[in-house]
Amino acid sequence: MGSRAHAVVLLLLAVVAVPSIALIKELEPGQVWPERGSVKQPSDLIQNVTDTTEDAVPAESELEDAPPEEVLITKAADLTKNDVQKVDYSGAQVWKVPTDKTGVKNIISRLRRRNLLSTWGGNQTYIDVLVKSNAITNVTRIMKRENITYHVVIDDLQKRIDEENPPLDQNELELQDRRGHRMTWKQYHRLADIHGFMDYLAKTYPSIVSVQSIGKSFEGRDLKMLRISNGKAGNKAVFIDGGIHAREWISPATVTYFINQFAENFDVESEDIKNIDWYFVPVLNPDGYEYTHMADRLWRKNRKPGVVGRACYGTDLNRNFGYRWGGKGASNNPCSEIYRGSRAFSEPETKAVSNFIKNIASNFTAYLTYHSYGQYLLYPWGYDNVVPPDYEQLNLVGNNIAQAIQQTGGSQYSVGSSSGLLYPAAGGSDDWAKAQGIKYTYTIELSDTGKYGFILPTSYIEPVARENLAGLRVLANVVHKG
Ligand code: 0X9
Ligand code: ZN
Repeated sequence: MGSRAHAVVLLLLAVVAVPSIALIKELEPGQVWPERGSVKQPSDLIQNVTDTTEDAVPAESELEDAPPEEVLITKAADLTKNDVQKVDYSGAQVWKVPTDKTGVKNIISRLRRRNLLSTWGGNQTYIDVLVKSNAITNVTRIMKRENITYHVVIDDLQKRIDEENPPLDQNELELQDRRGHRMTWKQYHRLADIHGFMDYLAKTYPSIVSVQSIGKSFEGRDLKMLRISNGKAGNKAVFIDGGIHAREWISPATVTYFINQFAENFDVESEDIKNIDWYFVPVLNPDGYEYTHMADRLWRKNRKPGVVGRACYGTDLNRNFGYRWGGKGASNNPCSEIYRGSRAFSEPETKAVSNFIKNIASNFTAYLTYHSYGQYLLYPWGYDNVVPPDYEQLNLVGNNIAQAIQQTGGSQYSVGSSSGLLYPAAGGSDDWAKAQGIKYTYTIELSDTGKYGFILPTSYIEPVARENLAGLRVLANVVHKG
């Protein structure tokens, strides 16, 4: 891997034309919500998990402070070529750093600003950081000097990436050809396989399944949405998306698993499932998703270029939604991993979701957005340490979902508000959906808890999707009966 690629490793770190019906109410922005009571309160950590002082404070001067343009970056069109130079993570490590000791968060933030490490995940008590190979000696020395404990979770990231998504064996390939689509839950698939699968279901089950594009990504890919409905008037509706963050591959895999289960078995499905109108967008960030397959496995954002004249690409779609946009835990620096975009809904992918949900005459009762990793069921608000008036219900339903997940597959999911359990981060899709009046709004951070992180082996796909299907059934019951 060349030094430029190393530099990249350092730096990168959601149509139905029906008029809107007043089923969706806007909550009052600026309203002061009640104290949260039993819900876990955040500590002082917060922004440091995905943030640095630089990222957290959206001062205009940040733009001047943006990292230099040492960068790449492989452009959209390059993905069609065979000679795309992939970002190489050989020797890069992932460390788990407990953050209970005073000062640790600040030191991590400083190291991040110096591009010596980037943040993977974390909560109130620890941060997972990615340390690139040529920074390991330096960062180790600093950690020793500062008396900061950590342990190495992944000692050669590229090796894990190479082993993550092996090709299907011959039997599977033959099966694929007979099935009429290429989708499996034994592998992480390219966008064409996912979209081909959605089209196949619409063609095979036209009385219940339809597919439409709710818009185009920045690079012109379809934002495909699949609807499953028995067509009964008065059904409640549930919107589910996946793949907002490009590198979280378990998310589109899980959402397509739900689609497959409901579409292929609709006649024998429960009354709850059959009497809900389901809207699925499994890959809300198709440009980023393809980019993770072709160029950089750890890309998070979309692929729209930042400020003209700068080499940094991508907006964090989960900082670009229009409720309390630009607040805590979002950056105005286009080079940041949590770049909020130039304005609320500046990105075609987020705008498409907003247009669709606002314009469709459906009674959306739940909005679920699947991410990874950490095993969390998160309800609003995400923008700050406050909760909506109905948080006790959200917490109760969340706990029931978590219980179903655990009883089915054994995985433990923590339930709480996203600002309380993780960190404040404004501009998330969940906050926007809740602010539209969609009652049961959750961000679900899928497996695992950090052993593999984003690079979750394919053997995890079926168990993770299966236990989460059990969780979704609990939600469906609440939505249908509630
Ligand atoms: O930071 C995020 O966007 C989500 N975590 S992830 O590791 N998948 O990136 C959590 C978002 C929670 N919701 C809000 N903060 N609104
Ligand atoms: Zn995510």
